[in-house]
Amino acid sequence: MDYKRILTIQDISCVGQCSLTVALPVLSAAGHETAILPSAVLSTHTGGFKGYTFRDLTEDIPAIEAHWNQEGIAFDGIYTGYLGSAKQIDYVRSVIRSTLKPGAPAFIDPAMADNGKLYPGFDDAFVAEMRKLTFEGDVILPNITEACLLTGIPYRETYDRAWIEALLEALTQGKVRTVVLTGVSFRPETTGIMIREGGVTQYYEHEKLSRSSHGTGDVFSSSYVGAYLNGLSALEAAKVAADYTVQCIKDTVDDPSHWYGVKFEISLPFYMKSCRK
Ligand code: PXL
Repeated sequence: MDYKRILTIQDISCVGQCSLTVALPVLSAAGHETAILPSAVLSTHTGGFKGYTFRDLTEDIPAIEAHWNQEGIAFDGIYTGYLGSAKQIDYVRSVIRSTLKPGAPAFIDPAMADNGKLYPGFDDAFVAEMRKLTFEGDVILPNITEACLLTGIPYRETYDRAWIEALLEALTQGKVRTVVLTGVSFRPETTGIMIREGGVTQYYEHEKLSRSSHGTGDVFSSSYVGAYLNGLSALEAAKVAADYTVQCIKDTVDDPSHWYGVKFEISLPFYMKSCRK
C-alpha cells in the first residue's frame, strides 16, 4: 500500500472534537503520515461554548514555510479546514504552491459556515479570501451554506435537483476537478453527498439522523481525504466517509452530555476496514 505524507492545515480546538483532534487520528487510521500546520489555538471550538480563547498563528506561517522549503519538505496531499484569518488564507495558498508535490491533490474544506450562517468571527473579507483558496483546490468539500457563499448564489433551505446542479456547476471553477457537496437532502428522512467530477454528477443518499452534531463536517472531510488518498474513487470515498460519519452520530446520539462533538473513536475500526481498496 502507498504510504502518503499529508499536511493538514486547520486549528487546534483544545476541547471539542473538531479540526486537528479529529483529522490526525482519522488520517493516521487511514495509514498516512501526518504533518500539521495549526492555524490557531482555541480553548474550545466556537459552536456553543462561551468565552473561548483564540490565539491566531497567522504570523508563524511564513517562517514555517521558509524552513520547510529550505529542508526540501514536500507533501503528497494537503488538506485545509478551519482557518483563523483572511490574511492567513493568503499564506496558506503560498504554502500549497511551495510544498505540494507536482500533481498531488489539494483538498479544501472551506469550513466557515453552516445552516445559512457564517461561524462567529468571520466576515465578507474572510469569505472573499476563502473563495480564492477554494478555487485553487483540486477537490473541494463545501456544505450548501459554504457553496452559496463561495458562488454568490442565495442560500435556500429547500431546493430541487436542478438548483443543486446549478450550484455544482458554479463551484466547478479555477483548478477544481472534484466537487463534494455535503448535506444535500431531497427528502426529510435522508441526506447525502453530491459529487461532480468530469462533468458527471453522482449522488450518495443515506440515512438522516434527527440530531445534527458539531464536528461531523470534519469527521466527513478527514475520512474522505484518507480514503481518497488510498486510491478510492470520489464516489467510493464519499460512501465510506458518509457511512462512517453516520455511525459516529449513532455512537453519540444517546448521550446528551456529548453535545459538542461526536464519539468518532468508537467506530474507527469500521473506518479502517472500509477506507482501503
Ligand atoms: O468543525 C469546524 C470548526 C473548526 N474549528 C473551530 C470551529 C468549528 C466550527 O464551529 O469553531 C474553531
